[in-house]
Amino acid sequence: MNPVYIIGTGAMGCLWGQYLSSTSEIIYITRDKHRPSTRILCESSGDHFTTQLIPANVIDQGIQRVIVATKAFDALGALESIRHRLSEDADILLLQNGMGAQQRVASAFSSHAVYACSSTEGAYKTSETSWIHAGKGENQIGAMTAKASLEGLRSWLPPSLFHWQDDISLVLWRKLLVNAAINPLTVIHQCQNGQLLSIPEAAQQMSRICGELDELVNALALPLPPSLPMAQSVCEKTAKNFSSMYQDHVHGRRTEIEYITGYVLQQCKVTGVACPTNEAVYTKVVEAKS
Ligand code: KPL
Repeated sequence: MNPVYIIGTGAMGCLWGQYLSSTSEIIYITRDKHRPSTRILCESSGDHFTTQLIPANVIDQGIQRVIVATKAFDALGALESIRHRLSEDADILLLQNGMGAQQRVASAFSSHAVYACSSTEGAYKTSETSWIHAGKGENQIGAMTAKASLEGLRSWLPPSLFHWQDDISLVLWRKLLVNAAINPLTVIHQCQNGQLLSIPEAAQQMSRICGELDELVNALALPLPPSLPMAQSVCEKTAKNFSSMYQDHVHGRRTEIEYITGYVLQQCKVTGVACPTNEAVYTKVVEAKS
């Protein structure tokens, strides 16, 4: 059985490693760490598995299956660093938030089978080798290139782990709208997702952001429902969560704002849709100090 390589040892990388460890050998590709035997523990369930961490330049065999669990801004570079090791018919599964990274990888690796996943799983790291599964979610997966197919994916990903989507771009758009309405505001107001509904200024900003998002959706003729009710419902369901952007911000890490609001601004420019509120929150997040 071919091993499944995972790039990125963050929470999502650990979650997929745990999911697949009963059916495949898991090998993590790292920037520089080289450890032949590392135990990854899910603290919330007690589940664990043992894996290897290998730097990209030490891999000496063809890679047939790889999951890219990096931040959006690292995905393409990480894959380029292993391009010479990818088998011609390798499967590449992308787990990035937002939009833009998936399209760039699909165009740079168009002769491979590239898949994108939109996930509602909740997980966070507690140490280098342990993590917590905070909320069981769903994983919607679909094709980004012509070679990607449900049959191909089923050959190594158990069907219980995902829902196949014939049009993954619509699913990615829906998540993008929700993230654009929630994530920047949690950084600006320094709050949990649920609090955005009770802070009057945040609630007004969300409503204006969503008005602009809906105009963009109309201009692009995307068959998607109004974004405000979707975002409000996610705020209610994830009321106690701190968004991924808030967590990146408070820990002094680079945020994915360019791949969320930044992508919205790009699309508004192309379609001529005015988006002053999205522009304002983009600037505030980019300039915010943790
Ligand atoms: O996806 C999320 C994120 O934090 O990035 C939401 C839906 C906002 C949940 O926290």
